[in-house]
Amino acid sequence: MKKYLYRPGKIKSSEITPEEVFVKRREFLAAAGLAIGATGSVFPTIANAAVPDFGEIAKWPKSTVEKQTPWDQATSYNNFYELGTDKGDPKKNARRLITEPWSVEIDGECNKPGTYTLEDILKPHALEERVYRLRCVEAWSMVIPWVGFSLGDLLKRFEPTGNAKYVRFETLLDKTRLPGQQYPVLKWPYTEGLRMDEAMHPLSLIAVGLYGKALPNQNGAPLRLVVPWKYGFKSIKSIVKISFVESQPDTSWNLSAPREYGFYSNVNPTVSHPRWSQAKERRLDGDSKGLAALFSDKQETLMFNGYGAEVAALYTDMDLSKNF
Ligand SMILES: Nc1nc2c(c(=O)[nH]1)N[C@H]1C(S)=C(S)[C@@H](COP(=O)(O)O)O[C@H]1N2
Ligand SMILES: [Mo]
Repeated sequence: MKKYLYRPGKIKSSEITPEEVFVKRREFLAAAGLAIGATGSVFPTIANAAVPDFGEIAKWPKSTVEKQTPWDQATSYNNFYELGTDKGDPKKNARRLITEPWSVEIDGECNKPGTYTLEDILKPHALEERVYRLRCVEAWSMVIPWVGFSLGDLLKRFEPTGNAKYVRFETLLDKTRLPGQQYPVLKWPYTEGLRMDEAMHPLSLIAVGLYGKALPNQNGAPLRLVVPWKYGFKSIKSIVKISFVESQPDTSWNLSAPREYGFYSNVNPTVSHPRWSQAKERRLDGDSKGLAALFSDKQETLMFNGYGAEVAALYTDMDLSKNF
């Protein structure tokens, strides 16, 4: 198994990131020349022509009413390793990711493969605002009003065949637009996957915005996945390829550390990460931020991130401690 230079959550005791990681991150930044002068704009891609006006958006009736993670925090505390490994890097480096033009390649076990422009992809779908919890494997969580539509509605359009058992997703591969890809932090391009029934589940979302605005680059413009009952890393950003496949696809995190990051990665407070418990989480709600927040109060993590009533039936025959 190939080993990569950096893994998040090199966390000694429960959730405090050790010095070692900060040093590695600093080296990474210095090597990439990313830390200097790259303030970036708060909202670099709002002018994306293919993204419809979000004026009239239906509100999803099942949205959580918990306190939302404020815009500033949701767009400045990010994991997007292709734009740097510190939480603040993706925003700083966001302008490097040029998202126009953008297209998505559809291939594999389906009747309508091809290269679709972003406009082709989005046009038929009515957008909806859905407020979801998203729980990161690093034990923090957010509540975000996403703008998007069901992934299943998109996938159906390509007429998957009976051989399509899984769906594989791929992020843009481009060392200029995603400069973090100059370093072997993970196996690039970032890839993720879902079992077909997970992908078709009505909660699985293609997000194109948050807070009524087009996705900022640091949040995965122009389109990304949001799978709210799974750890955040399953919610792959800046997707350029979707493949219908017969067997379980490789994923970047699983390749990087298979004992730590399983294919399923359902949020599960009873199954610890090998290096820390997953029983509790720190909610990013604007009251605290960054390092200070490491010491703020924790709340209980819910099975399937609180979406068990909807998704538990997908896993009835599985041992979730083995299929983590
Ligand atoms: N391509 C890509 N997608 C990614 C990541 C990444 O590094 N690269 N990080 C993942 C992780 S670990 C999390 S927690 C979420 C964070 O999404 P957010 O920054 O919009 O909150 O994005 C996920 N999608
Ligand atoms: Mo994450």
